[in-house]
Amino acid sequence: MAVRIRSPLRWVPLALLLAATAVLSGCLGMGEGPQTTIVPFSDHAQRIQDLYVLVFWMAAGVFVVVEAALVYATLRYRRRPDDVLPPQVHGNTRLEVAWTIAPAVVLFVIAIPTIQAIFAAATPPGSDGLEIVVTGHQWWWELEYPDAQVVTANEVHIPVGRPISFTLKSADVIHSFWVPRLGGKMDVVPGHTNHLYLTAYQAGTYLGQCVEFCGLQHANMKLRLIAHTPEEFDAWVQSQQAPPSQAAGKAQEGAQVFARSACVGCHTVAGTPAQGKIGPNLTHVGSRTSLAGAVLDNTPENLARWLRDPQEVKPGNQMPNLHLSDVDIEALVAYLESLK
Ligand code: HEC
Ligand SMILES: [Cu+2]
Repeated sequence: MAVRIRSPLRWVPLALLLAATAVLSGCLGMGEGPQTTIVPFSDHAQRIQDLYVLVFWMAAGVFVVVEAALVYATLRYRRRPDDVLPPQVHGNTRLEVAWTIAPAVVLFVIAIPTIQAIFAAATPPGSDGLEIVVTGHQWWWELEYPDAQVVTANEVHIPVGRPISFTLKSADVIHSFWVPRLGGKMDVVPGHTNHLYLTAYQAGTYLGQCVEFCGLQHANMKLRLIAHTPEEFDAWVQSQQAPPSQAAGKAQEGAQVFARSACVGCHTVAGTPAQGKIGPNLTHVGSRTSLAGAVLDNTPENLARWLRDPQEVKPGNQMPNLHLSDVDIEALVAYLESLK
């Protein structure tokens, strides 16, 4: 025989379950996370959010109607002691037509704005658009500004208020480009060019990452998108176009170590014989806030740690341990930090 628990403690498991659901689903502090998808910061993200809100409320309406009917029917028609078998029926044309038309209307109401949003998202900006070519590499992002002739890595600088046209390519396998607060995500496919258009509303730093499993260091293929005011953006472009300042002192020694090491085969520093294309362009690496797929903050300590053994930081990545001496590492750090 089943034992009935009547103590108020019987609600404890339910309360714990609800609390765990809220915590695990990230519902507490909803929308405040650095990678939230429900607080839009671009026109593209706003369009998706509008659809999300529409679908949410329609689903909520359906839920209430269906549950109300269910609860009503359960209580009103529950079995009673003196019940006899009710009349058995088969088919009800009116009901069947109703429950075919009702979902069709719901889908129609969702379909119209959805199709509008799909077309809006696929419309390239006019002549005021800024093109940025994003190339996914295992496991970092290459960023090229064709008009300004600027190449950088892992940090996407854009001006607010201006439509950005991302041209997405891959150097190896399938990746996916996503900056949640600005919308996306868009696959980055070898041998095929994809496009993503958006206009950022608000200056700030937005975190992003690769969202298509692309091998060992997929989780460490992150990026930072920095949205500037138009003036700040122009200043950034100019600083990136300028040749790196002439190295002096310790940095000068580092430049020599760099020039006679394997670095030049994989990395480019504009205005020097180093023109390698396998790793990130280092022309202005000192001006970046992060290193190695935005995994490390760009500090002298982290740079030294990277150079001492890149495989310790990101096991399996394409930069080998070059077994540099401490003296060389110190000089290289001074040189790379000077490349503003
Ligand atoms: C075989 C090619 C190769 C060689 C040789 C090489 N690197 Fe790299 N390097 C890479 C790749 C690939 C990455 C990106 C790794 C990642 O983030 O997954 C990288 C990343 C870096 C970064 C981080 C840049 C950024 O913006 O994230 C620095 C700094 C760097 N290398 C410096 C050097 C120096 C200095 C040398 C020479 C001592 C060197 N590399 C030799 C391929 C190479
Ligand atoms: Cu990936």
